[in-house]
Amino acid sequence: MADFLDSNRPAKLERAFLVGVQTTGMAAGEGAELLLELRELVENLRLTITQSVLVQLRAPTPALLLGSGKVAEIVELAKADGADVIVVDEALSPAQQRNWEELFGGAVIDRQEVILEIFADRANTREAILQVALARMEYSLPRLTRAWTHLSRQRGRGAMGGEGETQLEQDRRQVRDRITRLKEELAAVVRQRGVQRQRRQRVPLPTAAIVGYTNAGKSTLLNTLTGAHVLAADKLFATLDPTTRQLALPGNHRLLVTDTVGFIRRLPHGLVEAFKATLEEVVVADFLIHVLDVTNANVDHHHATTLEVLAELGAGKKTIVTVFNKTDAADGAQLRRARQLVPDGLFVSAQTRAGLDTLEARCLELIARTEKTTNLLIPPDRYDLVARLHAGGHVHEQVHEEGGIRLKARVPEAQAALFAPFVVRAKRKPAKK
Ligand SMILES: Nc1nc2c(ncn2[C@@H]2O[C@H](COP(=O)(O)OP(=O)(O)OP(=O)(O)O)[C@@H](O)[C@H]2O)c(=O)[nH]1
Ligand SMILES: [Mg+2]
Repeated sequence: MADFLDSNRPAKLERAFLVGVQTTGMAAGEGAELLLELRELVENLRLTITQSVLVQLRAPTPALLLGSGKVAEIVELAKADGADVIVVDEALSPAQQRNWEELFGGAVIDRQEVILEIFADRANTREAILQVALARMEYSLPRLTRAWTHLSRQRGRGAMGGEGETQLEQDRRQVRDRITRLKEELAAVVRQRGVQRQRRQRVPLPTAAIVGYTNAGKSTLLNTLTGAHVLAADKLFATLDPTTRQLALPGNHRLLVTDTVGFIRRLPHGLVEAFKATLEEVVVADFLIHVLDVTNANVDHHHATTLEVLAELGAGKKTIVTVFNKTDAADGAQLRRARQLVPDGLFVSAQTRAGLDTLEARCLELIARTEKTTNLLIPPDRYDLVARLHAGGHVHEQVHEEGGIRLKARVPEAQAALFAPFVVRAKRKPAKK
């Protein structure tokens, strides 16, 4: 996608200097942990990390976030390292970012921008590209006066370029127009998805969405459960697009399972907004399967982050099956910690299939809750309805009678009205003589 500012490309950014921040509000060690995660994010952009420093922040300053003495020190270190980009883990306001860049004479970005860049790097389908473009535009809008824009190695040409207020105003208008257009296109994607969902579910099947922190093993779980072939890779945000597959369960039950984009701490708000089209699958699901990497030292933060994002999406009240994945690689302490975190969590390995039968059993319980069994007597002129129930795998028992076909079946709630005229009482078993 051609960017709106692609004049003046400087050389590719290659060497990153990382700045972690430990604020007074954080738990001990949290800043260091986040800095490790930032390291992984930056490595996913294939940048070389020259050095990382952790800074204690007591009182944020409006101009630079950190104290000016500290920033001067960092800029000197970064220059000495030959770094061409400084990455700050805390969010920088547009003005703070501009001030840093003036002091450094190069690009300065924050975690949000790193995440946006990774998403941009991974986006392949039209939907993902639109969503990432929208998030980046919204991030850029208040930052058009920056000397540098995005890691996409472009130099801005706003006020710094000396072209004055008019140019800046034009740039802003152009970005706003594009935001409007992108939103319209995404609305069309949402509509299309709704149509597809209806078509796929002529007889609605129960649905579950797999959610969780990036790299937890969501795609691997979908693949193992359903025999799908979604890319599963040891990189952050391998999946941006939702994939839905049917899971056949014992007793002729079926469940549609959707794999979704991973979450991370401090996911840019604009990104969550932009990905609402994709994440709609989460909002409409009957229940959620929350996958956690039990071997990750920060599993508790991952757990909390996912719940926060779900709440932001309006899916905070859904039934959640918590699944601790990668038990094949876990030690006893990790398993105990997980059990404390979510006492009714399930333990599985998507790789070895260990524990997946328990997960399937839990899914069956939840499916049973979403649909209750109904007795129906369907006359011959409406055998199309019988076919529908069969197509959805909703039939438990069936007998031919004089008046038509008698069924014991699960009628999806959305179709209750359609089947209402044919509901009958359960037939009593003939009394034994
Ligand atoms: N040891 C072990 N590794 C696993 C297991 N499940 C997944 N992995 C590995 O974890 C990594 C991430 O797996 P994915 O399935 O891509 O994770 P994801 O949650 O879909 O990640 P994103 O799409 O990036 O959000 C891959 O390298 C998998 O091979 C498991 O049960 N055991
Ligand atoms: Mg994935």
